[in-house]
Amino acid sequence: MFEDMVTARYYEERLQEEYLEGKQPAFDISAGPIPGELHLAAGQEAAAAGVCRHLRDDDTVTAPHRPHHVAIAKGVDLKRMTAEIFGRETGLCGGKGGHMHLFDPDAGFACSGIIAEGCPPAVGAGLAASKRNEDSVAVAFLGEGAISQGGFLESLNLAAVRELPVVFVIEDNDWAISMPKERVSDVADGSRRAEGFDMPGTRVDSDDAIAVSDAAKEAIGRARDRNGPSLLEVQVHRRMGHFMGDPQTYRPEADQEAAADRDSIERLAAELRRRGVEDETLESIREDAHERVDEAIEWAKDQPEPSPEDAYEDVFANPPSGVTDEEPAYDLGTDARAGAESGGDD
Ligand SMILES: Cc1ncc(C[n+]2csc(CCOP(=O)(O)OP(=O)(O)O)c2C)c(N)n1
Ligand SMILES: [Mg+2]
Repeated sequence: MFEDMVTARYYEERLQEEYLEGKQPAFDISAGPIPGELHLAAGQEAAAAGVCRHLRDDDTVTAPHRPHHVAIAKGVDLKRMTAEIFGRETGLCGGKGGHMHLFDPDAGFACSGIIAEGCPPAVGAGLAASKRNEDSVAVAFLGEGAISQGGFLESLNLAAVRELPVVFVIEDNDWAISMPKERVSDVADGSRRAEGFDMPGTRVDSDDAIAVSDAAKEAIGRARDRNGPSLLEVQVHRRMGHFMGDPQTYRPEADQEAAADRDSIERLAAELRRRGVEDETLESIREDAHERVDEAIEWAKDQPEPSPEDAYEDVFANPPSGVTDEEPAYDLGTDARAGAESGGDD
């Protein structure tokens, strides 16, 4: 867990540096080697590390728009993930997905910029495992801002009635962009959503990786033993803005300071020292992690960009006519197209 957590933290520190290149002094979101938004998860590493340590390669994980710590803990290839973030051809999605749309079938990992979007596919993976009689499980990560989304609630329901091997993990960082959680839900403890679906719900009140791991072990074990889904909420802390460049004018300074003061990595390091792990061991884990991250970033920056001629490749499942030379796999029909073009509701 410590290795995953220090890797994720340093990875994002390095991404930050790269991201800011060319974007200042006036923040230009389209400039620099990583154009577009970048959502960092510093302060949330314990949730990912504590959960994913109980997963196997054949288990599925879906994550939201703040995905790097989860991807790293699930074992996504660091080089190909970084190439994707830099928009390079050898990236996980050929450089066309970017940091919110990482997809790695080898590691069983996907994420999406649409909040709570990962819940239905995780239920799908759980359903597939159950129909195939396999003991793999699926885990869907989401933020506390997504706990009233229909996709999440419907997923809880389907997973419950079909007793699917799915664990839903809410990362509660108190904020949904600029919206404090008390303004979007009357339920302070998101794991109580489980009660309405008659499934076990647990909240880990701190970003203590060991406490997360204990709770996750139980939930994942329950899923693997075919005893149905669970909901787990973990209190984490957003050390950064919602996205890079967010001035956080909405956020009280005391809240920012509180998040900065609580460091789950230092907390775990202290516990490991208490249990007899030498400082040198922790330092060498950090050094190795930094080396791997630096190597991945240097490798990614050397990769070619996708060629403009291939811009539409791998983008459409059913390319509209005119976009590629290929015939559409099926025809939507001229009426449907005309309706869409005229703003009709087809
Ligand atoms: C369905 C949907 N609605 C709105 C948005 C815009 N949006 C992006 S992130 C976000 C807030 C998410 O908050 P939370 O789920 O708590 O995750 P966090 O950013 O705190 O990690 C919103 C509303 C979106 N991406 N998808
Ligand atoms: Mg949040």
